[in-house]
Amino acid sequence: MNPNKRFSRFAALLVCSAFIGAAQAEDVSAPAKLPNVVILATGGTIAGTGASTTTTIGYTAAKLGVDKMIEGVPELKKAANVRGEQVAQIASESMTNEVWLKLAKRVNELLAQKDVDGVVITHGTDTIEETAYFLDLTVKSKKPVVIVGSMRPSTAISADGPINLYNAVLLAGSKDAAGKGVLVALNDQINAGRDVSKVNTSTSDTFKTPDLGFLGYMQDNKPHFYRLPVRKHTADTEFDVSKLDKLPQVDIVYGYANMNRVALDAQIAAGAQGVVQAGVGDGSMAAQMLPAFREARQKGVVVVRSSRVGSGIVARNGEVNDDKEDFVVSDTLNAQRARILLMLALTKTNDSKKIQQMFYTY
Ligand code: DAS
Repeated sequence: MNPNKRFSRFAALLVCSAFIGAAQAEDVSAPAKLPNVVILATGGTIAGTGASTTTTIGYTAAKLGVDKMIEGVPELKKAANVRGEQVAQIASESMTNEVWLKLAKRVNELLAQKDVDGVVITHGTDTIEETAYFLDLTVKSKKPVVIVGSMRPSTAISADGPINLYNAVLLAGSKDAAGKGVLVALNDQINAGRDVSKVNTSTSDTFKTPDLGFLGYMQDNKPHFYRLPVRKHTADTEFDVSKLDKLPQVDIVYGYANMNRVALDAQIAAGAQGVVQAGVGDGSMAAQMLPAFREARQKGVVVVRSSRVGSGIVARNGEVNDDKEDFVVSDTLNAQRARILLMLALTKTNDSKKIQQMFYTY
């Protein structure tokens, strides 16, 4: 090759590598690009206000709007580019299927957008575990969805809402949180939406995952994960709520010594398509209740045996012959979560064998 040509090719290479080097240097000096996180507010104590700074019960939940909550934590700007939307403004004991459907549809719309990296949902603590599981089964994305609440109102001394919201936004903006299902983050701990429960009426460490444990910690402005959920969730779900504007009626019958069939009969008469028993022990069914559940099943109502106990497996054919009665068992889902899976299952089938498989899948 002509020496002049070789030189000019070498010179061109030098110039290109100089540009690449400068660009990389620029990247190194440029501030890290912040993730885009949308906060969907639904109410709860995290948006609550009390009469005084020492009012930690007897306050009013669902008072502050989402923009006020964001203004109250200026540090959020260091964690992500955040913007807020008010989906509802309720104390979560009043959560409804309609709000769930609206929330799931909005989360899916947002996460389908390239410029949204994660979603935070601010929520009352009373039914966080139910909303978390409903979204675990209906969000069609691997992007992080983090649900957060607080146990003290924003006006209280040592309010836990601001730090919980800050951590939730960091988590929702973190690539490490992707693909792990819906997460519930309070009190510096990261719980799986499928397994977490509120176990204390009022303390700030109330969210626990009995036996199975939480997934990791929020510490030093970032998540630290140590476990992963193994059941199907979010992007792998078979449930699609995009065209649903209501959910099948499913109710829960609480089990206790000397119980009677009045509540169950009333639920069936009112049109329940499914019923979950929060039974004693491993979902045991009192002798006087078996005929009532059997009649319900014969009317086409899907019966799920769950437990009031709070942890452990409810397995088939324990103290009830589920094969003979054609009942479904909830595996490790407590009654309130079994109700959610059964509602979604009934949007697809009322075949008890297919529904049982869903309880072993999600
Ligand atoms: N009533 C409770 C709720 O809205 C308050 C709270 O703890 O968030 O769930």
